Amino acid sequence: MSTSGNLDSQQPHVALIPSAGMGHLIPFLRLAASLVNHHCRVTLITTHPTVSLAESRFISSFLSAFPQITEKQFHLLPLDPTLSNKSDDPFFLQWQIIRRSAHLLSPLLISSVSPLSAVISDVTLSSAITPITTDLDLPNYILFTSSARMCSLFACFPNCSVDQFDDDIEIPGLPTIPISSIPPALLNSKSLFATIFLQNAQEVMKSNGVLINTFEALEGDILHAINDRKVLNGFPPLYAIGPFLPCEFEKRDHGGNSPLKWLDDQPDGSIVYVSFGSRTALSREQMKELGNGLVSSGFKFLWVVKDKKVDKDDEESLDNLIGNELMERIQDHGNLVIKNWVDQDEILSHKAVGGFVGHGGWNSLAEAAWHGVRLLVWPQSGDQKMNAETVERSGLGMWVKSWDWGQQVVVKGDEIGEKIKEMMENNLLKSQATLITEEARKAVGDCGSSERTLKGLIQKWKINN
Ligand code: UDP
Ligand code: G50
Repeated sequence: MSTSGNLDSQQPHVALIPSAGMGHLIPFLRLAASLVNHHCRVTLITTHPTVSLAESRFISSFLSAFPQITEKQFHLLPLDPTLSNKSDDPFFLQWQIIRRSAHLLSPLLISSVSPLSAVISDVTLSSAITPITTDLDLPNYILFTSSARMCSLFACFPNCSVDQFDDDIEIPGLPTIPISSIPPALLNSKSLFATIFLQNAQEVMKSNGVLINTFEALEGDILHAINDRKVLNGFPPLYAIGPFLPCEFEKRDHGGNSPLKWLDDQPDGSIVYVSFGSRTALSREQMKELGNGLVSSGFKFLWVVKDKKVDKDDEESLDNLIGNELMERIQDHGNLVIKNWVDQDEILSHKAVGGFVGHGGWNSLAEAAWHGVRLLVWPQSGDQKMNAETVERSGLGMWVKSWDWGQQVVVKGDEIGEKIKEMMENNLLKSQATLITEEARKAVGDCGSSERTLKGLIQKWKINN
């Protein structure tokens, strides 16, 4: 016991600054939980207001589960009217609002109960936060909330002139990035997304390191290429500390309506889980084709339907969304369709789930890797094709390049059904998924690559205390 005082004084204190959207908030909260488990003191900067109810609910249940974590409320500036015509994506607009409010962070970072050892902020905010941490003389780390493959594009982006986008991108030592896989918003250099992305990619060079939710067995070659400075000389060290583990606080009370009850009655490995993440709505037409495709695949499924980008607007009934006739056919076959937020971790960990049809959001893919569930990835936008490529290379899943981006083509139900069948019946994918889950568990186990990397970082923060 006499050493505990010593230990405490060495306890690193880390401030976390997440960005908008569940795909950005969830990895931060999981990282925060992991840092607490590794005996760090954590301050969480929470933005007010949030875009979605899902975000504010998650923050509340997180803070209740971790009373030892200090919350610092970051009240954002109001939306500047000149901004609203720069993007129709409420999450991209919020990134910009947070960035423009960044000067308000200094007092929150100074008035901490104990001095900070490090600040970790979301990559979408990095160029706005780096000047603040530099002024305060605080070590600055970035959490890259996508794949290492996407990170390789991020690293070399300032050196690719937009004209070069007529061609595929060659990165030394890494597989070519086809122009068709580049996030569409980056192809328009004037878009809000491209402007911020470029600024972030330029400024990231000034940070002390980049943390990423991936692991050796999934993206080792890319991680090594970046860390060996093959992609960009001067890119900060990239620390692979994934996969981030889903936590208890994420569990919801479904009021007796949990899909788990339904899953419990299904044979092992028989169910296709279908979800396009927290902020992707398919067109009505595409939704119907997907429903038809799912029925025609011959496999039973659990389909989480999303109608709007932001949950507050997601009010249409399921019958209206997919039509009574299709809904009846779906239910006649004993399938389950839901519209609410689900506990994806609970679903992916259920033994009845054999495959996952998803949009390629990085968190979902990392969760599928963690649980060893094979994938049919159907990229809709952003970094999702880059992520799908990584999944295909690892053998965890497949994707259909001709389906292109969502909203551009309507993929017919028959074709969707065939591909779902192909994914579910592919034994190679199944065995590779089993190998990957084993590797994922090793990575975060006692002597695993991700665990050692995280411990090394924490040690560094202790020394600099
Ligand atoms: N998620 C969930 N339940 C839902 C929808 C999403 O738990 O009903 C979680 C999912 O497990 C993942 C995150 O929300 O952790 C979504 O992030 P991802 O990167 O997959 O996609 P995004 O929503 O950012 O497009
Ligand atoms: C969300 C999204 C589209 C998208 C990405 C998202 C990424 C992540 C990397 O996270 O590619 C990223 C780095 C810097 C930046 C924005 C995003 O400014 O909807 O492509």
